[in-house]
Amino acid sequence: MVRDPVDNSSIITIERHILEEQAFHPKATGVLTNILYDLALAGKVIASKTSRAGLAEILGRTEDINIQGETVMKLDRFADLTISRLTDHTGRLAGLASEENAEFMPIPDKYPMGKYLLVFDPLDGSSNVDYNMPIGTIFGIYKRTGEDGPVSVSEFLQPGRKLVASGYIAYGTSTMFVYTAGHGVHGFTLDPHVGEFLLSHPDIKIPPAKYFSVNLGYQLYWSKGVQAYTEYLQGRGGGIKGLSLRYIGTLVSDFHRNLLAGGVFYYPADSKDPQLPTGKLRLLYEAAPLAFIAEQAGGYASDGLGPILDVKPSSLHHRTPLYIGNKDLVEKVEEFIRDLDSSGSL
Ligand code: AHM
Repeated sequence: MVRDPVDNSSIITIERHILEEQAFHPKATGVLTNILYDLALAGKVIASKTSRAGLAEILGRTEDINIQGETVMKLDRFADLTISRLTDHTGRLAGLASEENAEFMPIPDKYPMGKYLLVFDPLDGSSNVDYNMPIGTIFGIYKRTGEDGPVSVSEFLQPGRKLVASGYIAYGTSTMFVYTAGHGVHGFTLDPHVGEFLLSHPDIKIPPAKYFSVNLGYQLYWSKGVQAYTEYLQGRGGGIKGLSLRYIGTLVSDFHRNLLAGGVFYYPADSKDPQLPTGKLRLLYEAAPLAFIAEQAGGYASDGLGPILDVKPSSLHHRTPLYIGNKDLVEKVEEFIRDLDSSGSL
């Protein structure tokens, strides 16, 4: 059969895909669908800026120090504002919480309130911006727990199990939007000529592990269990054939590669910074949204003791150890920690 050269029926745009996904939820009102569109649009806007970052003289630092005590890069500020401005006025959200800000952002009085809460890391891996390395955006969407009225901070402190949808946008050699709404994980690649995200990776399932990804520079500061686990991944002791090491230092990129190629990423608790005894990554903005993706792709995410998705944040900026990727490998670290680290300490 000769294919019709202008037959576009096999091209699935993100819009069409998300709409079809809505059919899984007979009572859906379309609001969640629209939030996902809004985020895809934000991804396009941020991607256009990241690819012109040098030209636009946006590289460099602002004077501000964010809640994490880090210098805020200009691109972080841009990504943060892009996401909040594209989502705060639509009547779909009741509030937003960003890794860049100490407090959550209620919906301004002049706009209608919705029933969803958005949590996001606007520009993950921002320390890589100056070196032309990949960066990303991570998001999670919860339903608010209160009915009406002003949102309180406690409404944001929900365990990842309550996520309605989550995803990330990877700004790499191409821009990809990957999300789950609880029916598998789907990946879209931005066609810069068409200006649209097109379905390129339907129903992603994590294949057998090829890589492990960790900042080995901190090995000295890890617990016995984590050190032994690392040797296990390297094939010492013969438990498995050693895996290859890949580490970019941008969680989205390291996670994305391992999701597609198979592997485990971890950022353990360590003793290098007494201020951060539970590791660096944030539960609400980073660990939980990616944990939902991992589980939907047949993988698993743990804090070393149990599922990340079961941990209730104690504050907006709660930090956690994170082990994420192939289920068997993540379960293995729980075993090492249980056996070798007294009281299974984090
Ligand atoms: P950021 O939010 O300041 O970008 O920090 C988060 C990043 C993650 O993307 C990455 O996995 C980790 O920090 C890398 O940390 P390190 O440089 O300590 O290995």
